[in-house]
Amino acid sequence: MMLERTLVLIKPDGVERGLVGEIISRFEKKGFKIAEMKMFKMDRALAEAHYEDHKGRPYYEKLINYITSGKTVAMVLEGDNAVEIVRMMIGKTSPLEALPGTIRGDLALNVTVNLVHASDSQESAKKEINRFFPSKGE
Ligand code: 3AN
Repeated sequence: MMLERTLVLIKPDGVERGLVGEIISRFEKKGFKIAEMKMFKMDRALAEAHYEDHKGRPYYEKLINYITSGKTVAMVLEGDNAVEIVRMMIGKTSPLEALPGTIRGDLALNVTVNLVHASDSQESAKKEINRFFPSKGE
């Protein structure tokens, strides 16, 4: 067991659909502690930094437009093996692979508009926590 921190975003469709409570509740019930949290509208520069690995992909513009289209909730979750367990709880990117019981499997049907983001490794978690909570990172 390793105490870890990971970055989770509830994307604009989650806020718009009124699923913030539902999503946070799942993480709290699992046992994660909310170490940091804020709601804000992502600007283009931050969105481009967050999705830098996707630049040039056919869905890139759609992805940037979507993530900047409304308010996002960002939070840092803390708990044992947070990175891997939170990724398991959000479910796979493809709607055909996101299993029932996961956030995407239960609540989302689209590959781009898919409610949540969570860091995919400890290295990205560090980077993303610093990006969204600049004063709170390492
Ligand atoms: P995840 O969010 O599951 O970590 P990534 O990091 O591969 O997935 O992709 C980031 C975001 O880019 C996804 N959440 C999704 O919104 C979008 N995306 C990824 N792959 C595709 C794709 N093939 N078609 C459309 N959008 C995609």
